Amino acid sequence: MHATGRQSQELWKRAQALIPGGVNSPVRAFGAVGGTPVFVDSGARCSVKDVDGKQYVDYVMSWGALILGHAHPRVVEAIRTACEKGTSFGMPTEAENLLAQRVVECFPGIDRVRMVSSGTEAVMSSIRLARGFTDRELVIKFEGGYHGHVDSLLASAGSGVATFAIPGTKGVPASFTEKTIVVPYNDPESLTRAFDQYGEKIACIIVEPVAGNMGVVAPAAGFLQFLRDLTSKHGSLLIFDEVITGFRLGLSGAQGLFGVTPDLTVLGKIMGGGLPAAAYGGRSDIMLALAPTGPVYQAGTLSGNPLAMAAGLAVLETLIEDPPYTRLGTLSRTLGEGFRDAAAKAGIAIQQNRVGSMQTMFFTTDAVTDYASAKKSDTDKYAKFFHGMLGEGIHFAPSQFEAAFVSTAHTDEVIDRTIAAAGKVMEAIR
Ligand code: KE4
Repeated sequence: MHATGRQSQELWKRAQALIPGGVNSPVRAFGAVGGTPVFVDSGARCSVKDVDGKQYVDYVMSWGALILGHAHPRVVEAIRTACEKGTSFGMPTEAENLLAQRVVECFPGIDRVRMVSSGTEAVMSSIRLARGFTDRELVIKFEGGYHGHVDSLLASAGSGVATFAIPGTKGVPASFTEKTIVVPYNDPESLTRAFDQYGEKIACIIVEPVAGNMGVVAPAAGFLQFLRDLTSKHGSLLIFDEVITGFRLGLSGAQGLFGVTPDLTVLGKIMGGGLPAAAYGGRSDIMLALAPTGPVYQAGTLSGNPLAMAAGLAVLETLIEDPPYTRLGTLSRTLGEGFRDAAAKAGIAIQQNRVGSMQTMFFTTDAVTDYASAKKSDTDKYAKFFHGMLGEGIHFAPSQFEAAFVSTAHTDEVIDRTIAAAGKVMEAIR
């Protein structure tokens, strides 16, 4: 297990006394891989430097948000300029129009968009909007799908397939998940059963169009179109949670890549340029049901914050001017092929799931097509790989069930170095 430096250890001790688990988001605590986290001092391009001065090539990239890498000059300059004009007004600014315009231009499923401050807030609001617009209460989500810490979606599958969910965490009353149905991802039969039984009461399906939170799992061929047809047939709404895939898989996210247009889209991460901003948008008739034009309430003090708008706009304009997706896909493919060869050479069974520049290497023998198959992974082996790579100065996600992201700041040299390190580590953990 990689031992972090003295400064990180000191800060870790202090953090534990001040912040629950020492972190402001659980996954950062290394609970899934053991050991203690490095404390970051700074980031530049594709690397971060910890408080002890050690450099790490970064494949977390703020959980996918930093598609242009750390401290991109155009983003830094945009934030600096905006900051000098004030940090928040609670009054409309042109920056909100400009970012909204870019989002509407890029996403086929978005005619109007509402800015909020986190993916969780965007998801929570989109669910409320779907229920308010359809006057229905039931929501369908997929096992292994993560949409932020929304009470009604922190739910585990009920006793039987397509039955009502039970709370997935303490603190969520059973009544909050009784209107949620959890079905397996890539399982049309379960969905058909749910709609046969409750179709006219289902407000929406919310789906990660490419799952990132069970590790990367692609939709089976035709699955997204199946969701589109099924929801249209029953008058339910289709919500694509594109917090990860939005601007990651292309300028139009997964809906552009797969050619399936949802009724509502949730965005976050990349569109905030690394600052707290997210959004939900969709068909005008649905979005106009939101206050102040309609009866569904939602609000936020820092929604559309000018610094976050400036950062997001700088990122989106950079992506629009010169879409990097072919390059990002090539870098990711090379990385995946290198891992495949390293694992084969060490005789370690892995399954690799990659869509564009998001990928997961599962330490398992069987194909990973849903949460049940993802969970068969050898998480101990992943932990050993994670720490081995950390020792080589390469920081992957501290969980098997997350994605690895490259950015435009990752170079061929860095990818080659990562592959070489993986070869060494795979030998060591075989
Ligand atoms: P936030 O509330 O964390 O901004 O977004 C929630 C969210 C919504 N939808 C999807 C598809 C997401 O992946 C997320 C958050 N992603 C996790 C990591 N996979 C964020 C990392 C964390 O929780 O610290």
